[in-house]
Amino acid sequence: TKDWNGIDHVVLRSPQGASLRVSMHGGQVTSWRNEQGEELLFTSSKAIFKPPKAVRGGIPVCFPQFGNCGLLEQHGFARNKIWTVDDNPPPLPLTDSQGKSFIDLLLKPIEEDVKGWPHSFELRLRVCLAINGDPSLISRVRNINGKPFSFSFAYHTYLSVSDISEVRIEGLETLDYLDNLCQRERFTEQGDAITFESEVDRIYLSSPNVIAVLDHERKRTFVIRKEGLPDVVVWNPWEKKSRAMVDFGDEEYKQMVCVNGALIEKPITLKPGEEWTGRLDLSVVRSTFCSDHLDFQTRG
Ligand code: TA6
Repeated sequence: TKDWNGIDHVVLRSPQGASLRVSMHGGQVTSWRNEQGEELLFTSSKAIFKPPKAVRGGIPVCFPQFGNCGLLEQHGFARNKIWTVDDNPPPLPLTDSQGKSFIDLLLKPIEEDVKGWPHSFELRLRVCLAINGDPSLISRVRNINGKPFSFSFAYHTYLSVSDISEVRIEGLETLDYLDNLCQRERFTEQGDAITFESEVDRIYLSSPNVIAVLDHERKRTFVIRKEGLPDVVVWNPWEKKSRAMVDFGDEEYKQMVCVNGALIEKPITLKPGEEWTGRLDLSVVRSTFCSDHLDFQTRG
């Protein structure tokens, strides 16, 4: 086993030069670069790198709570804790590691957590970078031997886009959503795709496992695949909320969109020995937008 003490982040690289940077603080992916070295995740230029606050950007892990609705701090404590490298992970299906470079991180409860959330859990996160440069994040929550507990979860994914007003999201048409801007009141999406003209903060429910985020200007589409994550949070703070965030530039809302694979509406309850897995796979494809409706179902 390697001596991982004092390591504060790990960089995974693919043979063609793509990379993922994972911070031990929060188990947070803080960078995803393609083979041309282009950064595909958004990080605010005003981000505060000061534990325990999570860095504004990348992919913070929200666990065991999403939002501000429970006993814990907003989005739970996992993103604010120092994780360890798990150099003795229980076996995962080979497909999760075949030919990939990956790192296994582990978060276990420490004293102060027990007060706020007294449960016997282990949260394992395997971050993989495939040979083709596509990242996968596989989280496993296990109830070790305590009383049953329930939790919510989200990969708070900040995607870098060229211009939010040129972005459309496909795959969420006709779904019900909870609108965070109206006390999580329930609505039904009418649009043929989601576009952005003002602040959006919605939790789409029972969503398909493939979502496409089209960046028109850069002629590329993020394809988000997920398993065990029935909901999708879509967030852009727009101008007013951006100005209210100290770790967010006033105009930066134009260069980002959060599309978060999540488990929110129906929290999972684990009995002792039970385990839940939540998996996120990201990729980027060139898209020429020749067709109005991007038929990403064919992406399989
Ligand atoms: O993802 C949507 C959201 O719940 C927004 O309401 C906003 O609060 C965002 O998360 C960021 O939360 P944070 O605690 O990281 O500032």
